[in-house]
Amino acid sequence: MPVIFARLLAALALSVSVAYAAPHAMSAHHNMHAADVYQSYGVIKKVAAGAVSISHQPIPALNWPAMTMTFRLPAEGEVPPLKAGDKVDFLFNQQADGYVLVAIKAFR
Ligand SMILES: [Cu+2]
Repeated sequence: MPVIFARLLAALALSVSVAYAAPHAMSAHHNMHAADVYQSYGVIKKVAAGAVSISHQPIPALNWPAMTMTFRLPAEGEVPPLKAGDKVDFLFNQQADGYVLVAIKAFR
């Protein structure tokens, strides 16, 4: 099991990208809330295939208190390797079925 999990993470790191996406580029693919990109800081709690759980700071723009929640990784692109405990600065948007990261950067 640990071997399979490690392979999944490696595949994830190689195949999923979180480049800083311009709102214009995003709007070409998403109709809903294309321009609504929010920023926050937090700590990675868990990394799973296609998603990360982040304990984030309050987000005034959304009237959110600090909380731990799951963000999906984008379907395309390249994501830096992330692990539990990493402090991150991230951007996300809200889609019909959840919250999706637009960019994420770890402070090592
Ligand atoms: Cu939250």
